[in-house]
Amino acid sequence: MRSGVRLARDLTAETAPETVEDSGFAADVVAGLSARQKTLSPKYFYDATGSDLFEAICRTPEYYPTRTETALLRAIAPELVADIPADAVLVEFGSGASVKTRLLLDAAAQITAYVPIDISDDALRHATLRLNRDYPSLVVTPVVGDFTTAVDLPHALAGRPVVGFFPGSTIGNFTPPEARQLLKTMRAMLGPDARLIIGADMVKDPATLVAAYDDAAGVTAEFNKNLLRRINRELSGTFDLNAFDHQAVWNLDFARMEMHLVSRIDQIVHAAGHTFAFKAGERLHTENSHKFTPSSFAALTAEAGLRIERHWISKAPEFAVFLLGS
Ligand code: AVJ
Repeated sequence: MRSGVRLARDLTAETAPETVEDSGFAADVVAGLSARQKTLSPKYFYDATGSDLFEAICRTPEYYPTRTETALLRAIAPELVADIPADAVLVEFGSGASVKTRLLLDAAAQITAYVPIDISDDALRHATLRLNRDYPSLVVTPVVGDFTTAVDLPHALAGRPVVGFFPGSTIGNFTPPEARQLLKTMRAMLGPDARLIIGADMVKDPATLVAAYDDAAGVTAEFNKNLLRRINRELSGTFDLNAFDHQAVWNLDFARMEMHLVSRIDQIVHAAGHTFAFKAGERLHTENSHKFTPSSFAALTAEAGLRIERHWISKAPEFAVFLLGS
């Protein structure tokens, strides 16, 4: 990784933001499709089409997390930012279009720099341009990359108070051991005395959960299958999207929603120079979305050396925002 990070002011159409890591997409696809239980990482959902499809999911009536979290953040923003010191740096993990960020920025004039980290170069580029337009005095320093990898914060921001922001229940995509490791990485990256604001979706009745991941208009199904389209396009894949069904299931034992793509038939698929056989009914596991209770979340953060300073939970369908300190 290069250590000098480009400031947003210099970010124009022909200069790419900092890239932290190559995707490893081909290697991950080959490994994932070769495993006994076929699996792909949900981080690969978010190419330009996938990011658009996720935005469309957020507009479906069934997918409550985004609108619930947004309303909660708007309501609690003054309390949430009350203790943030002057000249603070906001670091966001998986920033996408940086929409929720604005709720914090609007409430906290003391945040004067923003470091959005995202895997989608396009999303980051657009978000940075819009933020520069709407918050002219905010220093925006975008970093393209997988936020699970520790990134050095820009040297120009060293010594300033840091606030991490990880909304959207993205933490739910990680198994508990992975989430614990991720929280430790974030804690190390943000430094001592940092705060960390995390949005997390709560356990609730399975019908509400399943509907949220299997909307009637089929947007989530499209989002799930877009992973196959992306393999076709980028890795010379031969997936027939009509030969797979989208499936969303509540896994009670692990307190998580799971998405799968179920092969309708016995079939052979080529991708990344390899050949993969699917049996009829065989499942390709594409995502876990863990759901939490206040105590399961507290146990997770405690294991990472973080304590919950405060938390807020919306009315049903319950979504929570946690303010953590180290
Ligand atoms: C963006 C990871 C929080 O798990 O709810 C939406 C992604 N998957 N519908 C989630 C998603 C299916 C979403 N996160």
